[in-house]
Amino acid sequence: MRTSASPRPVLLFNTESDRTDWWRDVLSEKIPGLDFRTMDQPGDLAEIEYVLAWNPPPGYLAQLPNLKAIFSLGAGVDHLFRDPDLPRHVPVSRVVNDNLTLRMREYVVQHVLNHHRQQRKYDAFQRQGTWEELHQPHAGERRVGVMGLGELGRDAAEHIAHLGFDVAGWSRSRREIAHVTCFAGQDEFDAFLARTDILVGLLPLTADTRNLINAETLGKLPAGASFINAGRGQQVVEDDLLAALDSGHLSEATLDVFQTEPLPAGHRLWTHPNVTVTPHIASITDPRGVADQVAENIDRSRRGEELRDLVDPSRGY
Ligand code: NDP
Ligand code: OXD
Repeated sequence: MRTSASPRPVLLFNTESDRTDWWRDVLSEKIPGLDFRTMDQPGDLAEIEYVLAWNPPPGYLAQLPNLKAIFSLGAGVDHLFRDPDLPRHVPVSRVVNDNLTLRMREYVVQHVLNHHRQQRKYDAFQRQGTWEELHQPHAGERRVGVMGLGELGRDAAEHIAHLGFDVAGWSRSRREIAHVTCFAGQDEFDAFLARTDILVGLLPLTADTRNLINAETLGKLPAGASFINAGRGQQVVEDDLLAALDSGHLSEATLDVFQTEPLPAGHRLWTHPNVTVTPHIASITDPRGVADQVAENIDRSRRGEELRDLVDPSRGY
């Protein structure tokens, strides 16, 4: 077993994307001497000090005896914590950067505006050759509610508020955000839902948020409300969501994340007329955004300092 750090930091990269070369190039530019390894050629497992991972096979990380830090390839870490053998003594950091936040802002603003301006109905009118004007409230008359007021949710809520929407947010602990009415905790969830016309999901997946969006919670939204989810698919009981859409209680949904990804062929969400499906692209992790963070964390680790953007394993996010 090695006891001292090798002169070259050894990082194992685990991804489901086909962009490994891009990652290798960008990271190698930022991290001098980086020994970049991949899952198909990891070399001696005892040499691996750092892992940059999306969804490693359960039990794999426990086989790395000299692992010093795990860097999540996403802002979320549920894919790591679902491994029962995740080495608990190794710190886990997650992606936090302006690149990721900006991309999520774009996605949320795009779809809030689409819902608000009833774009789905105008698209259907166009297909039918129908020239019809719908009643259109202005943004100040539309109540948007953002679940999750962390790095991504806070930014999205602020930018929607800048557009003039009546914005509220919901988080575990109390937040204070200018021009956003903040609700906190389970006790205030119902009141938050009751005042929300467009619900936006930007929550991490934890035991508390799994299946949070179900028949009961959807029923607390005003009739005709809509839903945009870019958090995690496992937060939604998809049959309940479909039932709410079928009954018209929910007017539409835009979903980037699903219980099972890729969304299985033949799933009703693919073809429901009031659903927009995107393939988990709301905010992709861009190596140009992550490289500085990984470089800094490797430096910190090698100096024996605490890493930045650490996950609290007791909270699960
Ligand atoms: P953060 O950890 O910064 O923020 C999480 C927020 O959720 C916090 O405000 C937190 O409350 C709140 N929260 C957590 N648990 C609860 C709960 N039980 N009840 C109420 N609020 C809760 O995460 P990010 O903003 O960086 O990312 C959020 C999620 O977005 C990620 O975990 C990931 O799942 C998803 N994501 C999706 C992407 C996509 O492309 N679709 C891309 C990137 C991320 P508090 O403020 O009190 O801590
Ligand atoms: C993430 C994601 O967590 O891409 O960053 O979903």
